[in-house]
Amino acid sequence: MCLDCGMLLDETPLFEPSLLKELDWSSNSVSFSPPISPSSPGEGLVLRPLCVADFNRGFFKVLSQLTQTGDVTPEQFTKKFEHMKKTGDYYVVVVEDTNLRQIVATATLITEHKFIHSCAKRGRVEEVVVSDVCRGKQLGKLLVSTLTLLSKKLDCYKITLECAPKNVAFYQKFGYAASDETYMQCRFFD
Ligand code: 16G
Repeated sequence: MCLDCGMLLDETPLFEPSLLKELDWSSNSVSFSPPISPSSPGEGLVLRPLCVADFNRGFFKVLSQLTQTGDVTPEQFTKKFEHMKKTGDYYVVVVEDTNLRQIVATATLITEHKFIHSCAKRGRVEEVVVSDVCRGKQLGKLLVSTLTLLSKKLDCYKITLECAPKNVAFYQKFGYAASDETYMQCRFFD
């Protein structure tokens, strides 16, 4: 943040980066071989909060491997980023290949505020994507472990996600289980 003008600088993180470093990694329910962690995600890789400059580091190229992204302009991206930052409830993390200066993976935790459960928060995991050029480096596992631990640290009473049937076994490793409730949607456009 520019202290003089209050404007976001390109490298301003979406949320406090120390939150990722302070996670209790030893309480993780999955194991990594070779061992990696949020502070050591692998050779030439960095795991950190999203920043505006990631627009030019292929952030959308990665997202487009999950679903349609639309043609987002830098202005639209910055406006959405600012909104997310202001609410304080969006934790978009990215893995950057520091040699290529490209984003190779991303995932998002959103905290939703409730009146129920003593005014609790619910966590939602969204947009978990690892670029096809970076598969086999345990990055999906790293991202989901990181956000699941982060939701606990942020005092969420539960954390949920929607996924394709073929990914159910992957998410079960982290303690996610199919619920009795059915996911429903009303789609207005794609
Ligand atoms: C998957 C994603 C969800 C994303 C959706 C996009 C995870 C765990 N789930 O369900 O976050 O919003 O795909 O699909 O990454 P859509 O474009 O059909 O809404």
